[in-house]
Amino acid sequence: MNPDKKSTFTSQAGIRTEEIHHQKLKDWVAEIAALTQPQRIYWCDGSQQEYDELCRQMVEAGMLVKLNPEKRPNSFLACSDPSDVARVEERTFICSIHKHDAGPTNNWMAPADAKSILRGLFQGCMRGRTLYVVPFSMGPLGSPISHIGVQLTDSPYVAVSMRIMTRMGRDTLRVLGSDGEFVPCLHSVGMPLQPGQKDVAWPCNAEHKYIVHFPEENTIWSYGSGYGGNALLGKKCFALRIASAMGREQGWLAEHMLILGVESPEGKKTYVAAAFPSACGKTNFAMLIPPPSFSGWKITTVGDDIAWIKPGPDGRLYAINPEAGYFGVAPGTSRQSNPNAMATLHGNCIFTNVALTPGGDVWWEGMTEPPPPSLTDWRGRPWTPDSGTLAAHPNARFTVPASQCPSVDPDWEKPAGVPISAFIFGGRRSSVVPLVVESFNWNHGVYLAATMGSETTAAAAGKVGEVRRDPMAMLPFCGYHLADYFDHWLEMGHAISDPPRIFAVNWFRKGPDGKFLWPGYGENMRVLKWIVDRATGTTDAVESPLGWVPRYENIDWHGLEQVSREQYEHLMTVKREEWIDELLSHEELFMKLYDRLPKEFVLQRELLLASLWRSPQAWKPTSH
Ligand code: O2Y
Ligand code: MN
Repeated sequence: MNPDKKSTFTSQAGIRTEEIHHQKLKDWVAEIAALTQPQRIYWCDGSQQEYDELCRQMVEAGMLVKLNPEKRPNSFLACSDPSDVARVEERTFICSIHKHDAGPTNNWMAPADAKSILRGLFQGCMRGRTLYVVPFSMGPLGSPISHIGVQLTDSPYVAVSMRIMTRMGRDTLRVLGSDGEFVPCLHSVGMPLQPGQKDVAWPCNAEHKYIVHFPEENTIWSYGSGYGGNALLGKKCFALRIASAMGREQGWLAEHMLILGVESPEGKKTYVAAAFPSACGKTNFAMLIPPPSFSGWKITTVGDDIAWIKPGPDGRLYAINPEAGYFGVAPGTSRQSNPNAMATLHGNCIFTNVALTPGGDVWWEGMTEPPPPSLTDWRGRPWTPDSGTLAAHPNARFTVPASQCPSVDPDWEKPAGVPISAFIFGGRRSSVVPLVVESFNWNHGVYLAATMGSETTAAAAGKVGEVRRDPMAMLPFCGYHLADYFDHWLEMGHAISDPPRIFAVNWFRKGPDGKFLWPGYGENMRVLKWIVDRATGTTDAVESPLGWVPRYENIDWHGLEQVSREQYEHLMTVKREEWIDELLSHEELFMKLYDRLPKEFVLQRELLLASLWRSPQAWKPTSH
């Protein structure tokens, strides 16, 4: 059923025409309405009343299931079409005027060609549906680091999700005023309704999907998908792809980074930003709870996924989380792996593609052991532990307000942002890469970040154990040529007087027995403490061929007997032969980007090679 037909919005709901003073915005909405021909246009005001009403309509239409309010108050479950479950990288395009400005790692289409194809698809695509106008701010309203977007969408699921994920509605429109700048974000599920046609629970277009960015116009067009990063355009499309291009023009950074605060027992606060590719425990790290022996230490969460980072007047870099909510992967999240995330999810959530319990709550793989005896799986089928299938889709998600996180930082919405003292870049490597390294200097740090990689796991396509380079965890998210992006990073470090220190971490190194050498989870605090102490100049390090590293004595082992000196040696050994192969494999990435690769990278590689040759074949921190 089309929820619009039973609209019970009161006359106060939605932004009224007389409240809209931005002529360019009004003209654009009229132009898109003429193209897409919706049944109705509704300007979202962002109120709780509006959210409740849209959710009620979607429940009535069978698009959402209301969860048991005693177990999960004000929460809903959406189950997508099985063909629409993740970002579609092969359908994602950077439409710069010149192909070489998109670079070899992005799909490219000429802007005119993309517009011609997309205009054809958008023609009449909202028939029988409501066009929701969603004004949203990425970042706290009024922050000099924030930017505004307006998403036009025919998906009420997207409209309510945008209310969780961004600052959305009337207040944002007020900040926009009569001539403020905004990023136009056009979205349709690509499934018009004929008169009398019954809608489906998850409309999308199985045949045509396009996620298209015009970086020279700061514009996004998305067609055919209702899911996550394809449809919530403030997130990956705006806050990373378009914003990375804006940042290059304007002298700032849009990064795929969490932001966390480390508070010492004396109340000293240090902020770090960290980039990890998927499947490296990014959300868990953002909400880390220190081990019991770190009594008085606290980790606070500013953001879990994206950071916008601008130079401040004091020569430091300041970061905001442009988002207002978390759109996190549910499977694997449990009271053991991430108690803060589980507490955040107590209510006011929209879950997508998780399983439903008979009592009206949600479940996903890894949430409890053993699993419940019976469930309804994400495809609406009865499920038991013997079914031999997954109850939740591996990319099942929760959407929840960040303000509900018990570890949320008191300054997470501070308009000026928080000062960043260290950047951390992580990968998943079972060998070769040590637990932690601090770069010798900014250029060397940018090199470490640009060459970070992860071994493919069973979930990823391709050969298991193959190293995939994912520079700064930005491979699918950089809105321009990756080599120009490296150059921008080099520039940024030199444009400020007090740049953050740069570190590389790898929690996933394995010993000769095939077991992880590092205990992980809360114990990551020990490495984080060394990083913070280095960044604030209060601890020691030893020079390895790859950078500065902690001696065994420099890590706080109090309360942890698991990691012996010998085990630490395994975690930190730098083997020349392995690193020669590693440096050769950096070349593969560099060759792709050769025509624009910063010269500094060639020099950094040479320096690393030279220092490997001057060091013992198997360098260990304990013998120094
Ligand atoms: O699969 C999607 O549509 C979303 S991908 C995503 C969502 C939240 C945070 N990070 C990611 C990512 O792919 O990095
Ligand atoms: Mn992400």
